[in-house]
Amino acid sequence: MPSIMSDLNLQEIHDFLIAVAKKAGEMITTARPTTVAAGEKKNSADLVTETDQAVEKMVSTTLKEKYPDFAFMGEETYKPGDRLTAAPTFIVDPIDGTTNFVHGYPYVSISLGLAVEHKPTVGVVFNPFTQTLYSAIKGRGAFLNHTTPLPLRDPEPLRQLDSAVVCVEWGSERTGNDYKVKSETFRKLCASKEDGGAMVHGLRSFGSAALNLCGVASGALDLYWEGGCWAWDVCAGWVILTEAGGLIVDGNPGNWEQSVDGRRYLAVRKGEGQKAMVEEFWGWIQGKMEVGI
Ligand code: LIP
Repeated sequence: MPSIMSDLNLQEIHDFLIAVAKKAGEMITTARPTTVAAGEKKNSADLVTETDQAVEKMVSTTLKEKYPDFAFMGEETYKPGDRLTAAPTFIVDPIDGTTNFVHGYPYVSISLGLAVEHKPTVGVVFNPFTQTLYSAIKGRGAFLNHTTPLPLRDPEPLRQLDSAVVCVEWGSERTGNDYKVKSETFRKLCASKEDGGAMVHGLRSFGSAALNLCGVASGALDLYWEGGCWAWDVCAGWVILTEAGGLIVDGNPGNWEQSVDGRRYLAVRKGEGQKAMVEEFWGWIQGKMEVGI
């Protein structure tokens, strides 16, 4: 029996997603960010704008018209309890980096992914402010602006964390166990060896999970550790990262097979020594995140 995958024209889907991302980009760059009432959002740092909602509406309508049989999961229309199924599913974040969008910090992306049988299969991440496009199809490589293969430079072996740049995000959850695990881990990663730390070269945050994953795919960031974001933040970037030779595993120690909706992630760039780097990083995590369990 043929698999669902062999019936899909992934190149056509990829090209269509790029066209949709460009259209969304025009909406984003010409909009004035207007935040909307908190609604389902958890606190004053969990922002949503009218543009997030309008872009998701445009994206879901356009995709439904062209691919009426595919499922859709989007940040702005997700309802607690919605589950990713094996069906081809578009997984969409209309604006990844909403806080940046509101503040005029130009690291904002549209993240359009397709998962098939739960596996991230096509990914398009587009920053309309810098006109930077990352895209990938499973098994066919990852590219910057259509033609430049990722990573952007020959990957050096991954040595130890004391020579790494690590990407992290505070996220909008500012209390509880996971906030403690994150903040204590950040402190340990940065601290000098005399103070019992890993002494990484530095911590970075783009404020968009999708762009963070593309940063690791590009080879400029060595790792990205996150807990609390969602499938729509990572699905598209996941394909780009793995097609660029990167590895993505659980953000809690021990699980090498994380699912796209697992909500805790550790991504490592292409390079010899990936697995040792994952194990070293897991050893610095101060506790266990509860999100996704
Ligand atoms: C945001 C992310 C960010 C993450 C936040 C949030 P939004 O997405 O991409 O990196 O740390 O928790 O999910 O809300 O801008 O789409």
